Amino acid sequence: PSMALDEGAVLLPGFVSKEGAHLLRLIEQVATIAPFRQMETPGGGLMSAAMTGCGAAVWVTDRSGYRYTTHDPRSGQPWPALPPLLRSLGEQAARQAGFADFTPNTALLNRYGPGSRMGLHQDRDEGETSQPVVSFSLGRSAVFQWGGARRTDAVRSIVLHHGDAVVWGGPARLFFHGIKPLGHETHPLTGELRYNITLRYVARAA
Ligand code: MD5
Ligand code: FE
Repeated sequence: PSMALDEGAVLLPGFVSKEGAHLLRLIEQVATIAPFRQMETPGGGLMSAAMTGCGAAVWVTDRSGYRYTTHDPRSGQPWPALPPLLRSLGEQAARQAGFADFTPNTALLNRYGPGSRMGLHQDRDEGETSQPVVSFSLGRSAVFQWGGARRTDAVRSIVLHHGDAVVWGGPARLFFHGIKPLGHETHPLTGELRYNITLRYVARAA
């Protein structure tokens, strides 16, 4: 089953619920090598969600700005490899949403606790907008908000649950979006935490 949220944006409810526990173990394995960390923003604040990632290049932020790097700045080591299951589930979700030629080479992992949020932003550091972004939600639910191509466009809200996939491509690829602050609900597999995996194709890395 799938549900169009917008032109180019497709919700696949429960698309990875069967693989949820397996995906959480993969996240744990990545985080053993490249631990979750709250990254600094160019403005001097801290990202509220903790992040890490795997694959050819991972998105990072520090005082000097946003970019994709081939190595974890914390360890100086290459990011862990992209697990084949993640690549394959990303490709399958994209195909089901109508994007046949998705070739993900990276996964960004976000971890949210109570009060964690992600302000309205666009994903435009990939050096490539012809490929979609595929997002998997795991653990406790969160309110996802998306607007349009301009920051001032009206925003809509949807609750993303454990196992949901959303594919953002075409005209929706550069839409503003964010996550509302999490409350204190719990999920049997993750307690008060929510994880989000985004599969992407990154063409440009430092
Ligand atoms: C999250 N993550 O739940 C969200 C969901 C991020 C991020 O926003 O950048 O890591 S991913 C949703 C997304 C990705 C790309 C485009 C659009 C939404 N969109 O056009 O709305 O941690
Ligand atoms: Fe984003």
